[in-house]
Amino acid sequence: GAVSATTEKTKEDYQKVYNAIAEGLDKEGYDDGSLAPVVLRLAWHSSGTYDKETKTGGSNYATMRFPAEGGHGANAGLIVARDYMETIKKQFPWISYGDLWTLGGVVAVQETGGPTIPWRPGRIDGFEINQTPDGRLPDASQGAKHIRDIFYRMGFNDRDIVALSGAHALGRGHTDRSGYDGPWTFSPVSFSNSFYDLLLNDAWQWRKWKGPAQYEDKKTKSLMMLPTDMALITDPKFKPIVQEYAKDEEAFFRDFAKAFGTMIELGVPVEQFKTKEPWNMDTA
Ligand code: CCH
Repeated sequence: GAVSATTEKTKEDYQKVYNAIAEGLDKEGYDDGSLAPVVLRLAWHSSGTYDKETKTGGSNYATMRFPAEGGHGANAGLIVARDYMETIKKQFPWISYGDLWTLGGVVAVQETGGPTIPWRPGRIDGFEINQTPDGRLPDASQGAKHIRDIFYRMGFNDRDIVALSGAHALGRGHTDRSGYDGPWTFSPVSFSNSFYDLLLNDAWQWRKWKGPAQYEDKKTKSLMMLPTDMALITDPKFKPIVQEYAKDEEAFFRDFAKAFGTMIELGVPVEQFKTKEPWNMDTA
């Protein structure tokens, strides 16, 4: 009868989606050979619009699908990740976009060697009316006060901010997306605490170029830091946390997993989740 269409999906069903996302991440000739960084950035930008006062934004409705939010300056280039996710959606049409994109973030972290991120399904596809106004995501040209304003609005604290920023171990800036250029680390497809180590222990100088103000490492001139990254060591409250994570990768992994697991649930009413406790998905 009508049973098959409404059968509840199990953890195994979602594990199949996880595996399919993982399988296609390696892409020769694209950036550093993997879609993982841009897929992680999609999960973060789809969640980081949350405002705890109005309880708007967050990952629930996947509103970046719509032209207005998809066109926000901060989301430039994320079409690459959304297009990749569309190929997964074709294989598993029953999954919501919010679940798919946040699961993508989990896959990106775990498959590049990062910690296990708690995740559970339950997000629903929203409508254009659920889109958030432009300006909710951080502006890389600014400093510590701006980062605090943005992340406190989501409900995070200073420790969460520093932990989440360690995601810049992965990926790079693109001149045709944000305008910034280059990777933060020498291993941009491997999740590690090296962002903190380089930020703290390399010598950094302003890059002399026509693009937006960014730092380059004095020694190789091949790495970059954003003004917001540098604020993590010029701010007296952020800096000791950077020092801790530079020394202790385990502490970073633990705190990142918790903060990122929280971030990808922002904006989702708790009664919508299909399980009481988040799951640990198996690394492929
Ligand atoms: Fe980020 N990020 N991010 N970021 N980000 C960029 C790229 C990545 C800021 C600005 C930028 C987080 C926090 C911040 C990733 C994950 C996270 C770029 C370059 C800018 C600019 C985009 C481009 O040109 O393609 C700012 C500002 C903040 C906070 O203040 C957080 C939090 C996360 C995840 C937890 C990842 C991954 C990338 C690499 C994307 C890629 O395509 O390689």
